[in-house]
Amino acid sequence: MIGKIIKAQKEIYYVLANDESYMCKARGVFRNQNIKPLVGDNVEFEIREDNKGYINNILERKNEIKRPNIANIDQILYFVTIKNPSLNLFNIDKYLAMCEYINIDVAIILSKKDLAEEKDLEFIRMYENIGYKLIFIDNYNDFPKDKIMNLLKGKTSAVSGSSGVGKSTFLSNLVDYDIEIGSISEKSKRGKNTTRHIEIFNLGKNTNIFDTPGFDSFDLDFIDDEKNLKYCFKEFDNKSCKFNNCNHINEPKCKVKDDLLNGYISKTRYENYLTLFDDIKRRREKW
Ligand SMILES: Nc1nc2c(ncn2[C@@H]2O[C@H](COP(=O)(O)OP(=O)(O)O)[C@@H](O)[C@H]2O)c(=O)[nH]1
Ligand SMILES: [Mg+2]
Ligand SMILES: [Zn+2]
Repeated sequence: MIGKIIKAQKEIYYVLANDESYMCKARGVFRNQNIKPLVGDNVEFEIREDNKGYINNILERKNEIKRPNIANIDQILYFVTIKNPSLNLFNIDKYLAMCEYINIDVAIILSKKDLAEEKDLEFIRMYENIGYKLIFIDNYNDFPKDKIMNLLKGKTSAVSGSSGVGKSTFLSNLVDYDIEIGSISEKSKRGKNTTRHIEIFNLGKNTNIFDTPGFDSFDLDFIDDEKNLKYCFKEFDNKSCKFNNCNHINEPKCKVKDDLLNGYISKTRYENYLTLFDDIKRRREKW
């Protein structure tokens, strides 16, 4: 049979196939080859006479993320808030750049819109203009379930974003399951020895969403050469700068800088680009 690993706890993998979840162990061959099945993996498995399941083969992965270590993600829902916690534009731009770099679709979920002022919400629309999907939510009073289900349909999505932005509350609006919300800090949770397992919730045919308790955000390998950063800012694409390999910094006849002056490119985005460019460069030169 073929199924998807939806949960891993110790050495037991829960594999979902035809709406049924099977408890499986990984065959020894994996350990010998140093391959570990991941949540999100599509696998071939069999149920033996003793009613135990065994994973025989892992199908090819579309992608893999390290922390949390999960596979086959179609899109990330990146949660941000204007207030509680307050917005950090640099972190957003860095995160979006990382998603571009590893080529994973990302949708921005502006959570706690009830705490935001209209002008701040307007400002965030800039990301929509650049080409990102953007959804405003209020988890308690105005949860756009249809819009969200539309976004999730037929895909495996992972929620991401700082602690306290409303990810768990969001998930509890979607799944019929007891999800721990707020108040208890990640630290005290760990103190209580809560198992930190990664789990996928199934929301319908081929529609899954990851809950990753204990992780604030994905820790992605970042760009090794600053010259590749320009490809990670969507709005810099297809600009007819004088030089093909223009980094949009000091080069003459740069379209990106023209657009910056004309207000077509956001000043904060451009400044964050420069900061990231320098960060990557400095790190590379230190090697
Ligand atoms: N005002 C407001 N508070 C929210 C909203 N969503 C979640 N919260 C609160 O924000 C806190 C953190 O939420 P939680 O879902 O645990 O965030 P997580 O750390 O991202 O999983 C909790 O106290 C929630 O009750 C929202 O849309 N509006
Ligand atoms: Mg949470
Ligand atoms: Zn340029």
